[in-house]
Amino acid sequence: WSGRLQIRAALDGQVRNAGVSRYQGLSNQHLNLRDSGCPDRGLLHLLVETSQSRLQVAQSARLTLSRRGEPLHAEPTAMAEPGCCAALYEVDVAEGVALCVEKVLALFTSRDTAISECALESRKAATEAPDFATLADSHGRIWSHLWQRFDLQLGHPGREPDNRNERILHLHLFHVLQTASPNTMDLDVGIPARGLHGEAYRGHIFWDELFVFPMLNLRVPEITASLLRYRYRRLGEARRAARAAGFRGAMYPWQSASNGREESQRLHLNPQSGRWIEDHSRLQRHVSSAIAYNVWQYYEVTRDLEFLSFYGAEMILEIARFWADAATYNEHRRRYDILGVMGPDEYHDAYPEADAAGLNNNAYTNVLAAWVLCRALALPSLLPVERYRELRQSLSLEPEELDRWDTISRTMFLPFHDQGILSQFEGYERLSEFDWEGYRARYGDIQRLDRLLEAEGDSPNRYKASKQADVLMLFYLFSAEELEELFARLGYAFPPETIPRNIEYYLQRTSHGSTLSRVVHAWVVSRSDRDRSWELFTRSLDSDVTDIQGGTTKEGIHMGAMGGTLDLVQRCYTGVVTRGDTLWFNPALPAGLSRLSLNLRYRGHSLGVWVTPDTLRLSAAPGGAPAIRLGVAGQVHEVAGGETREFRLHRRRRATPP
Ligand code: IFM
Repeated sequence: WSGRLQIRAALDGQVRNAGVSRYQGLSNQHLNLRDSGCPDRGLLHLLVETSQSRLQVAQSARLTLSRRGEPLHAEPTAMAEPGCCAALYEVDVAEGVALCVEKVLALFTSRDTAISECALESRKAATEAPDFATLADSHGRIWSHLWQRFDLQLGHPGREPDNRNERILHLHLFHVLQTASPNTMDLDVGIPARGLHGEAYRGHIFWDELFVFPMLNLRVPEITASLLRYRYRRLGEARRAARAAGFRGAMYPWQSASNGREESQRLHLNPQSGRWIEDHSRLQRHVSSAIAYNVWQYYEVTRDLEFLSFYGAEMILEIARFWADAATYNEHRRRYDILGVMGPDEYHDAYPEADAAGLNNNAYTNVLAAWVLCRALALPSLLPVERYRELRQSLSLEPEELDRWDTISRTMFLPFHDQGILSQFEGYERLSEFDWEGYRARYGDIQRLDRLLEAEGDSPNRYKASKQADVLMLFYLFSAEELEELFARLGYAFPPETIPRNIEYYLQRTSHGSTLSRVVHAWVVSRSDRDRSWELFTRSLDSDVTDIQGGTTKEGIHMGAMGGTLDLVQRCYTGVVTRGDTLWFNPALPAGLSRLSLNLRYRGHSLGVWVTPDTLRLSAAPGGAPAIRLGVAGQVHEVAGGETREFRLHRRRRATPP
């Protein structure tokens, strides 16, 4: 075709958040137009401001036209459109002769660092930017650098080159890195539950980083440090929340956004019944412990004492103080209780027939609280004396308070039933068994049992039915040895043999209504039932690519499941544990894997890891960092840069990592 072609180029300042149909009735326009220029010295400009927080976002776009590599001059006409700046180009085109239209855009916000004013910076950048080919080239180079650091490769027995799982993991990696990467290190950002890819939960931040940080820790730990500083900056707000609830210390919010205050909804819609339901999820106080756990994990991997001194320790101390204040002494059992909370399982928020929300002595919450207190008590032996003194003085920490922490860390109450089953919360054993078969037969997909039951006028609070791992989170976060130590300190016998019984018990009573659930279950059965682990892992891989929750992926990807599946390959199936200045390996490939390889970063070393069912090969790239300690089958080996070690693996493996 030959003729006159019109090209309309625009910058749209009227973008609405309309991606989640459930939110259609809520306010969805958050931008006010401040300035637009159409076109000015070859550029389109748009400056908008967010309506409440008044952040400015500036965009400038440069449009160039060319034919056969020669620039084509066309004078654009400005188009007046509300909230938008647009330009119309008219060009004569001839059949068979390609017209190349290139739009290069620069975006700055008023929160960017090292800028003067964001509109000015965006104009400058769009004017000076090289052409598309050069930009694409540098973009590709940066991705290839990221890929070298983060890549992992899988082999499948007898099915090579079927690499579907590997491709999905690569997709997960891509999404994780879109959200957190060296590009975000200087920004004040955290890990939103749905990444930056959809509008569900309105970008809020929950505890999901717990599933993403471990993978980042062993690849580019600087990213985790910057994400933890995001939490540190919101410590003041967490202190305020604790104070408002009548406690000392820091109580981090279940859902938060820009300034770190609690943003959890008070009502949520059950699309199944069309009813608005009271939402008590803010009672998931365990989120604070997850932050302390993340600080500790980062420290274990990096030994970054400066970070611990200046940021991490204060968070741990304040969270410990909160738990010690929230715990109440129970005269009758002579132990401490934590009352009126919710665990990670969101199906249970109250006792059946109770007027008030909240459950008592959620086992996961209580164990984590005791663990945080232990970590806080260990800080004096780690921090430089003067830094600990500064912290003690600025937080007014008195010896009596520390004594109380010690006591609580030894006498926190844990509920049990059925000889050795750790109860999800006190009174769990009195709930009714749920008719899993009947409901599956009636509804097919019962992942969102809470919605089905509410629509029937019933409630999951009445049943031994969980949405996601709760007690089992303990076996996900801690090794059997760590748990044994913790339980012994608390004065409870919890021999490792009881772990498989607990796993089986709760696995049978879980609907996996959260995409986080299968990640945790795949992990906890990885040593005892390799087929099941593989099945749960591959189902987790499907979370977003096949949208297993039937419509949630279009509202945003599930960041925790994506990070968690990557971490299953990285740490669980390799048996990687960072403890006692040693990086331990105890590989146990699941049924569906014949080989895996990945690169880890540990204490200044880049470490190539290759695993087959019989062999583990570890290769430290040349570099100047001091030798590291690598542990395999109970033996510790000093390895320096440039060295490779190979180990024969015995097919019958120990039940737990060393
Ligand atoms: O944080 C999770 C929670 O555990 C289950 N519901 C969704 C939240 C956000 O991903």
